[in-house]
Amino acid sequence: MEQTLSIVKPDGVSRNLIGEVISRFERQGLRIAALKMIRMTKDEARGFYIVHKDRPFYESLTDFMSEGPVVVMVVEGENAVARVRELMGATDPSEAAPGTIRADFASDIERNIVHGSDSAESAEYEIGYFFSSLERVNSTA
Ligand code: IDP
Ligand code: MG
Repeated sequence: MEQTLSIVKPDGVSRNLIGEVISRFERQGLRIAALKMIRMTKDEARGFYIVHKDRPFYESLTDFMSEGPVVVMVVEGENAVARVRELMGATDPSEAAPGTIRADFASDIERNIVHGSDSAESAEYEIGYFFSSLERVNSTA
C-alpha cells in the first residue's frame, strides 16, 4: 500500500473540477486518506515547489498556486504514485495521453489542473508539508 499527495490546483477548483478529479481516482480503486481545501500564501507555494526553485517558471508557478484555493489530498492504494501520475497525464497537456485529466481539461503547461507526487520520496515530503499524522486516515487499518 502506497500513499501519494495530489492537489486540485487553483484552475481546477475555479473550473469546478474538484469532484471530477476525485471521481477519477476513486473509480480506479484509489482511496482518499486525507483531504482539505486551503489557500496557500506565496511563501507556502514556494516551499511546496522548493525543488523547482532554480527553474525559470518558479515565480510564475508559485504565483499561480497561490492565486486561489486548492484541494490537497492524500491518495492511497497499490502503486498510488504511478497510478495518479498516469491518470494526470504529462505535464504539458498537448503531450498528455488521451483520456487523462490534463488532456481532457488543461490547455496550458503551467495551468494544468492537477498535481501528483513524482516518487515515494517526494510523496513523503509533500504529505508531511500539508498534513499532520492526526489528519491522515489509514483506510486499511
Ligand atoms: P509535474 O506537475 O507533471 O510533476 P513538474 O516538472 O514537476 O511537472 O513541474 C511542476 C509544475 O510546474 C507543473 O505541473 C506545471 O504547473 C509547472 N511547469 C512545469 N514546467 C513548466 C514550464 O515549462 N512552464 C511553465 N510552467 C511549468
Ligand atoms: Mg512534479
